[in-house]
Amino acid sequence: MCGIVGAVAQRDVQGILLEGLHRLEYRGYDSAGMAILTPNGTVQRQREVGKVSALADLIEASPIKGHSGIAHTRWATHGRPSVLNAHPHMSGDRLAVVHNGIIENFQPLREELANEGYDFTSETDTEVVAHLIERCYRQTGDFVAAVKKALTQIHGAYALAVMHADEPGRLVVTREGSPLVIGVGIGENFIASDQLALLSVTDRFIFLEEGDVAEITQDEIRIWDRDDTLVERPVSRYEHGVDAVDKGEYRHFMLKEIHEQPRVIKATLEGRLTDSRVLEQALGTDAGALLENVRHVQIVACGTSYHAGMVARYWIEELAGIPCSVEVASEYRYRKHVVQPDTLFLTISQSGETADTLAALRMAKKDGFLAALAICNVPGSSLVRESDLVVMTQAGPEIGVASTKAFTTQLIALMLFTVALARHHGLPAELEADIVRELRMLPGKVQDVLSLDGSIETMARHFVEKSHSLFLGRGSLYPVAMEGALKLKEISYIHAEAYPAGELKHGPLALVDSEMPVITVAPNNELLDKLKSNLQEVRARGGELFVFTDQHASLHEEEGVHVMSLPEVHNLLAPILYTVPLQLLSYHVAVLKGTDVDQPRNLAKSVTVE
Ligand code: HGA
Repeated sequence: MCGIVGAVAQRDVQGILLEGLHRLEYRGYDSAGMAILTPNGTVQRQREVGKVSALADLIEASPIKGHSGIAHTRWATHGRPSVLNAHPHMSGDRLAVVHNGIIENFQPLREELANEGYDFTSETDTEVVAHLIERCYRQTGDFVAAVKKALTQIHGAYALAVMHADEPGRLVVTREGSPLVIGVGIGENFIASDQLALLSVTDRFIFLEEGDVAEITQDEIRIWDRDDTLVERPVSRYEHGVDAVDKGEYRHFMLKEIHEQPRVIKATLEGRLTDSRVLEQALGTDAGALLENVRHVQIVACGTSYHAGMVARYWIEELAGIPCSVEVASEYRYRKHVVQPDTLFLTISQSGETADTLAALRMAKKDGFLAALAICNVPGSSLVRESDLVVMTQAGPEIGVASTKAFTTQLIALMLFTVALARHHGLPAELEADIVRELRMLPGKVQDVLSLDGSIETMARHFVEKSHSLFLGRGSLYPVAMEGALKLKEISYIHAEAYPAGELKHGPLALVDSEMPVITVAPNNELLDKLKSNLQEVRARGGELFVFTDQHASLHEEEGVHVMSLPEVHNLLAPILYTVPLQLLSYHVAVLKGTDVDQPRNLAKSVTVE
């Protein structure tokens, strides 16, 4: 979603802000802008619709000099993408604000402020915040106090950064429901909605807590918590290395991230396995006592993470014999639900800032769950900080909007969790040892699948002219089919649906003809014979089949049937391995169709608004 960058420095900040915006591009946005306080005390603003490079062209034509500034990439929620709606928004010509999130009560505030004579030039909710802070500034004469006072009047989710021409060298920032980090420099400090934006200037970060307000100058960072107490927040170092945000030899971040999977799967396993066991301390020092008491698991997540949760349900019920429910967060959070005693609440999110998942977690904390466990890729994120137990994935920064390595490492983390849980509920030691052995072999097998890239690219050519597609799977491979369909629709814009293969004859078979490619994931497991019958049903209607299978499944290439053989893998781990060719297939279809692979239209990376 949209991004914020800000800087207060001894040097000119324009380049820092622009670089920060470029680094936030992966999040998805529709317009960009920046405001800088110039040495003669005026706020200069530039805004443009479209890519950051368009803003950069504007700025190159008329550069803005100055030592403090704020910048923004917008993903419109209130008002269409346009120059007038792009941030920063201003009150008069002295105060500028950038905002991520939504101000829910903006309408009455807008009417009130307009009646008082404040001039509105945009359709956004954000402009209300600018005028509100300016009004409070006039009342209090104190910049920080003005922001704090304005916050008491707004409801919603936000990260805000504010600058004022009368307060040179000062930014005031706050967060409530949207992420914001402070980058700590030497004689200069920064703010951003994501650490990645600031990696060219610092590797030291302070994560603001919900409700914090901070004042940033070149030499000082002062933070007040929700109760207005001055607090110290820890400074942490970014550990992934800067190259993680570079495409390197790859044409797209998505392809790079697909190819990183052997390494990041290995990293996610590292330090968490003995020869034959999963170390449950990986979940936290007190995890054992808690897992012993778990009687139900409720998983809540969105998008790709939801698919990971769907896979985990098969694992948890099979290995731990514990009932497990999975639900998308945007549904879960808005309905009444019955919490069974001793239920573990499990959330999954790449960014740890997914608005709906976070809201569901906060709601769950009041609902009498046994504890909350998060599977997450971003240390210090809200989800991590607010959960009792955490299993971090080690995917490193994921830049492509379509999630790839985050998904497979989520599955690894979920398998580690499942085994740790199941051990307290009767998992035989031999089966645990088998799983551990297979997990160790998995990075090598994923590497083997990656070597099929060329053949998958050839296969992708069959899809370029198609408008629809159907993905089929059974058992724990059904969520893999769902994830495959999601990847294809996200980046190639081909309509893709996933069905459990057994449902075919209950409706979707009506869609099957020669124009409907049918993709299926069919490892040699106990459901294979059933699946083969479903595939016959497709062939009988002239549907073209694309089958990912293994050599023991006896599925052979023939007219209208394309077969790709993957390495043999333990049934339990098949969902992880069989995800990889579907990622590559979507990637190649999108490249052949010429879409924007890393930043598909209308989508954003970490979905920090509802
Ligand atoms: N509501 C503001 C900011 C939108 C946002 O945070 N998007 O991710 C607007 O529409 O400008």
